Amino acid sequence: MSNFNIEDHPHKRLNPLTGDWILVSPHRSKRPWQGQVEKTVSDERPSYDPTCYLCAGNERAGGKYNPQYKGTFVFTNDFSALLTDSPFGIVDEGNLFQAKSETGICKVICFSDDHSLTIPEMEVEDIRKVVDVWCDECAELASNEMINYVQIFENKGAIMGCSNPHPHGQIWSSSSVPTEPEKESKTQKEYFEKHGTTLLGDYLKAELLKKDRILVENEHFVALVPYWAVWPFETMIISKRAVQNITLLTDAERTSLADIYRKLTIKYDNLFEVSFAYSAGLHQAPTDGNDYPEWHLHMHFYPPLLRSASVKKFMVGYEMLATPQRDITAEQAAQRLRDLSDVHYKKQTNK
Ligand code: H2U
Ligand code: ZN
Repeated sequence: MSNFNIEDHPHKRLNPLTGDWILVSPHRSKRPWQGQVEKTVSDERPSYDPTCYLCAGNERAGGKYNPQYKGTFVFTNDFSALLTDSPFGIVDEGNLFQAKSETGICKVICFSDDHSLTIPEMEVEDIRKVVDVWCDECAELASNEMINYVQIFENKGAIMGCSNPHPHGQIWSSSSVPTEPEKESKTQKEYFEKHGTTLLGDYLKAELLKKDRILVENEHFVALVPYWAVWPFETMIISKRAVQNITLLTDAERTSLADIYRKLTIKYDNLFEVSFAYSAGLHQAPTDGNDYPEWHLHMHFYPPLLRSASVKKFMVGYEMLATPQRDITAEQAAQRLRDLSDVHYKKQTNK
């Protein structure tokens, strides 16, 4: 029997941020890429859609009207999952029946007044305005005693359950730290206590030397396919400086975040020449007033597409019941994304 080779043989990889293992089966995708690129129907949209609940001046589902905004616009979610004034309570009927009340504030952020745009089609200076809104909202929410975690995210594409193509994201903030950041809090703390450096700082240093999984780098951020990626084209944006919280980014770092968000999503759109769907979001330290030197700001991107604009990966069967699994390796995915043009396909002159 030949020696174990991570490029050929089935193996498990550890996600040090969650402590979970994932299964990689590279032998199933050894063949060179042959999947045809199916073009989907054009997603051209008007700059203003009179039926869109996020366009300027239009009525929302709750009966409120959006102002005639330009650029970004933030409002409290009309159907907030968390409420500020819900009563406090605990259910403790032994170990098997536990419940706790939860409070919070949910907001929707329109990234642009232009209904036709998406992040990869926006200019850096306009995405910078989105980053500024994230920072301002985060600072305001963090100053609220009730709020101990601020989750900033973007759901893009109908395939991800996004209700509206108007460029927008959300912020859900809560009185307790949700499950995923809670796991990352624990692993980062353990790492920091042992090594005196942040887990992602050390990881990023090692990745920058290896270069296999790096996609885009600018002065302050790196976009890469993590070693432990589960989704076929899963990526992360990691800050070069170990920043605990988005509000601590410098002026130059905010612009760099806007720049890399754009560059990464251009590569995504260019992969199948389609507006690439994903769920993305920032992970940062809790906002309970404590210091979290172990926390290292980053952004996760979880896109569902696999082989073409219409072939989606399903996390079902073994993955739902046992362990998430992938065929195409993180390195192969990185190579494919890295090789794509930095110019959005709609703006390429030969198209
Ligand atoms: P998506 O980002 O997944 O499409 O969700 C859009 C959010 O917008 C969703 O949480 C809110 C929904 O509650 N919404 C409003 O607040 N007002 C509306 O008029 C419609 C949708
Ligand atoms: Zn719109």
